[in-house]
Amino acid sequence: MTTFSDISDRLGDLAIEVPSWAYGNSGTRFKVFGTPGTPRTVEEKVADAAAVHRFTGLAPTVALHIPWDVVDDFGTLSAYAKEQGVALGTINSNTFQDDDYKLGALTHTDPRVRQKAIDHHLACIDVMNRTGSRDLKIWLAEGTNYPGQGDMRARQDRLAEGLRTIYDQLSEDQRLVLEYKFFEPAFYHTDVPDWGTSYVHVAALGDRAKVCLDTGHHAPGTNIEFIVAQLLRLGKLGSFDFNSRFYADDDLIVGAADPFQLFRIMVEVIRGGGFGHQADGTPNDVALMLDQCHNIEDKIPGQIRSVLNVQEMTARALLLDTDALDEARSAGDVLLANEVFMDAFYTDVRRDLAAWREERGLPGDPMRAYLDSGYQQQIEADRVGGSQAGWN
Ligand code: LRH
Ligand code: MN
Ligand code: MN
Repeated sequence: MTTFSDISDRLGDLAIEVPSWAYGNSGTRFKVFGTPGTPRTVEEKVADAAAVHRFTGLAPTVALHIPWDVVDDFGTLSAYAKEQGVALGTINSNTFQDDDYKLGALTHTDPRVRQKAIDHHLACIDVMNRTGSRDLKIWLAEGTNYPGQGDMRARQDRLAEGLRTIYDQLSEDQRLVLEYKFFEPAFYHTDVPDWGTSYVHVAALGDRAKVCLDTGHHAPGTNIEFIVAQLLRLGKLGSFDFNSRFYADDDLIVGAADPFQLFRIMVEVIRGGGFGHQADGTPNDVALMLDQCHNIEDKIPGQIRSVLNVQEMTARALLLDTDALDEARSAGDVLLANEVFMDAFYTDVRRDLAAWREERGLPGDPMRAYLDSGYQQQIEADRVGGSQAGWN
């Protein structure tokens, strides 16, 4: 039997990176609702991310998206983040909002467009050098809409070449993580549609290239925890973009649609050695990030709820009695194995987590503490005309 006190130290290893774009206004292609208090500047996004960390102790880093988060001096932004109590994390590139990229960026037939996309990534590496970020995250909106439109195979070759040029510019302590997505904005074929394709590319690049798994980027019914197990087995799971989905790339609060799936994912992360520290103290290299938008709810409490959901499911996953599970599996006892698994999932850890937070000087109920803090009222009064996610 594993008890809460057995896992309390390991829980302290949990760190979740929050995305700057979660704090901006967002919506669907039908309507973007403005939310009072929305940040007007990158600094205000960082300040809001820092608030999430102050109330939860769970979100020490914030990811940036370039060019959404461009500032004059990233060194100054880094120093500002530090003053606020957080650090700048993953740098996300963006080759999906420029007319030149309509038919592809790294895969485009025109060498001028390919070079432009490469140069953008090199500029992102310059940003990383200023911010001290470890990861360059690449998601490519590339593909075709109609059979016959493009030479799918030649596009893979051009992609491999572009990624190689970018990867070679990273320093020894930087990584490239390649995110896949099975559809959208291209609908007939996507150049990096699945973990296998991402794996093929990162395996060819080298040790510091890994796969990024965005939980919203799979067909309904996909067994995501199997992908987690496989990538960890291959040493190629670099990071997660966590969110929840009912239909497609919904980007809703992680753990909201299917907390059991989040639990199953965290079980495999822990099982595969992707959580916490290795025996010699080196941190494991699976980065847990959120990739979410808060379209109808307030953004900061939306983010607080998200990191708490990850913490709750991580605690339950750590509680899994792996000895009992191994025994049941070895004995071929299907129902007992399932029962042991479900016991961990059904364990209500909320009171224990509240006490755990209080022991560490954090509010037992971060959601309530945030609402009572006056921060929301303050930003609503101070900030007028906040910007849409990504569009400053
Ligand atoms: C693409 C994606 C990718 C982008 C982000 C804004 O759907 O998941 O990670 O960078 O959304
Ligand atoms: Mn993503
Ligand atoms: Mn997405």
